[in-house]
Amino acid sequence: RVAELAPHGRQMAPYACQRRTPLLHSNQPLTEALETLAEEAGFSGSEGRSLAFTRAASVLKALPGRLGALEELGSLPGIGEHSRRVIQDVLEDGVCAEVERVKLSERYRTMKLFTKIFGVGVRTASRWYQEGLRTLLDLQERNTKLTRQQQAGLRHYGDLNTPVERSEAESTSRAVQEAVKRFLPGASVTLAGGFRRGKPRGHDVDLLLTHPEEGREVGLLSRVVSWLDSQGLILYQHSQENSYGLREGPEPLGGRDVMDRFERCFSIFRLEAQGGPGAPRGWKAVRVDLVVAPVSQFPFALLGWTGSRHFERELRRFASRERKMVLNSHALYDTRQNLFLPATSEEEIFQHLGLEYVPPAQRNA
Ligand code: 8DG
Ligand code: MN
Ligand code: MN
Repeated sequence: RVAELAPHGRQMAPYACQRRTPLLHSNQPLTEALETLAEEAGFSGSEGRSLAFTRAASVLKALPGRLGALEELGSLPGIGEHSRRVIQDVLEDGVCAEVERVKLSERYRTMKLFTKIFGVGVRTASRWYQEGLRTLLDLQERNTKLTRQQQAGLRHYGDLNTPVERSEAESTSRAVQEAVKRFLPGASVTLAGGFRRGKPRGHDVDLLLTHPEEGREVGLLSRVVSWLDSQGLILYQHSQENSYGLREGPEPLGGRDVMDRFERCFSIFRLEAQGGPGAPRGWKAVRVDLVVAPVSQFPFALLGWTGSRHFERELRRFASRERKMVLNSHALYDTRQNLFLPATSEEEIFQHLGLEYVPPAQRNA
């Protein structure tokens, strides 16, 4: 049985970035249960506990087949006592009572409802919950103070929580590509995020812009966004300027967080419906992230924006703990040699890290 779990006689590697994790796997009921607890722990501000459940789920996603018995867990890394109990319950009864309780709890359900609003994080949702708010109607009726972003999120709540289909992501990408061509021929638009990992649908469209000549990309984004806006394609947007390189030396950029310093635009597009004549309405609101990277940073940006979030977190943890390197979406820095390690492709970044290359479709950790 152990041989079955560890193909080629190898033990499962401890870091998710050392494993291949396909989109579809055989342990869905187990990972769903663990990820519910991870989410719930996140809602309570217990980041460490959340990460432990996420790690356990991620290990199961990398198994080549269904976990049949609890004994098989012995050879797997990173599965704690609590996760083990959850797995046991699901294996024996098909469900875990603790998970079912969480899913039914008022707090979990309300937190989920609120954090699904664009612009609402755990802190805000938690405050609203404490103030006694429970529904979207409560937010409106009690005149809760909302940012412009949250107002847009509430206005388009239904659409933004309807999965974006791949065809919609592709037509969004084409619209951006056409706008980019108007202002900077030769610039490229790359679909990153979950779609690049092969997901058939997602919660948004992540697009990376660059130009083969360093520096030419400066100023592109605001022109593209203004033009799309003038065409009536943009329902909401807020942009952020590039703030990388303003300080000397490498920055871990907040450690566990994925936020970077590229020029970017968080937006909601008004996408013409592809449903044809029978469609109930002519358009759909779709969340789009536009990010601009200078070409020298592009491979790092692409790697960073392809995800999954857990895969990224593990890459950075591996880099720092095992290689004494700092990896972010801008660069890779070797603290032993005190130098930046440049790369022209994702493959080169894996090489610098001494990792076997993991293609995007296998980064669904
Ligand atoms: P989904 O949209 O299909 O639900 O999944 P996803 O595409 O994997 O998730 P995402 O929330 O769109 O994030 C895509 C990747 O972008 C993820 O690995 C994190 C990464 N990312 C960065 N920097 C930043 C940042 O500043 N903000 C956000 N939201 N994501 C970032 O590298
Ligand atoms: Mn995405
Ligand atoms: Mn995104």
